[in-house]
Amino acid sequence: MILPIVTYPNKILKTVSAPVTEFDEALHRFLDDMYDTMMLSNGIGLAAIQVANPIRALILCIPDEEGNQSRDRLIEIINPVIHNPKGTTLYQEGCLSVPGFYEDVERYESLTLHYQDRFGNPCLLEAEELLSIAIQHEIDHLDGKLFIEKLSYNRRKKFEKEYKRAQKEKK
Ligand code: Y12
Ligand code: CO
Repeated sequence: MILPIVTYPNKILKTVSAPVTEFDEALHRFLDDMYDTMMLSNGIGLAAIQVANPIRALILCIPDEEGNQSRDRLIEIINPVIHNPKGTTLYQEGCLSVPGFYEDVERYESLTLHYQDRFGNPCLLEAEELLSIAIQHEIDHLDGKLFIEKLSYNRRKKFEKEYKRAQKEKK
C-alpha cells in the first residue's frame, strides 16, 4: 500500500517518535508499505513519521555504484542509537518531506549504529559516506527535526521564501 507523505510545514514532522516495542505482523506490513512508498517517490531514505506514524523506525535503500536500487539493498532500522561519531562532511541533502529543495548540510563522516531489525534482533552497523549521512538525516526525523533547521539564518530565510513561492505555484 502506498502511504501519503507528510510535507513541510506540517507540524506532524516535529513529533518526537516513540520506541518500537511490538515486532509483530502489523509492524512488518507497515515497513513493507514504507518501502513501496519510498521507491515510488524515488527516495533513498524514509522515516516512519514522514508517513504520519510516530514510531522510531526508518528505512534506507542506498543505490549501488551504477545508481541502481533493489530490495536486497534495503536496510530496516528500528530504535537506532548512534555511537562513535567521527569527523565531519558536507553533502547536498534532499528530503521527500521538503520536495524540490536541496542544500549542503554538515554531518558526521562515520559512525557506529546500534539498532534492531524487524524481528527485534539487536544489530550493529559501521557506516560511512552516504550511508552515514542518510542515517543521521533519518534519525533527525525520529527526533522531530528536518535538515532545513541546520541551515544558516540567511539560507533558511531564502529557503522559506522559495518554498512558499513553489507551494503557491503548485496550487
Ligand atoms: C543523503 C541525504 C539525504 C537523505 C535522506 C533521504 N532523502 C531522500 O530520499 C530524498 C528524495 C527526494 C526525491 C525527490 O524526487 C525525485 O527525485 C523524483 C525529490 O524531488 C522532488 O520532490 C521534486 C526530492 C527528494 C539520504 C542521503
Ligand atoms: Co527527510
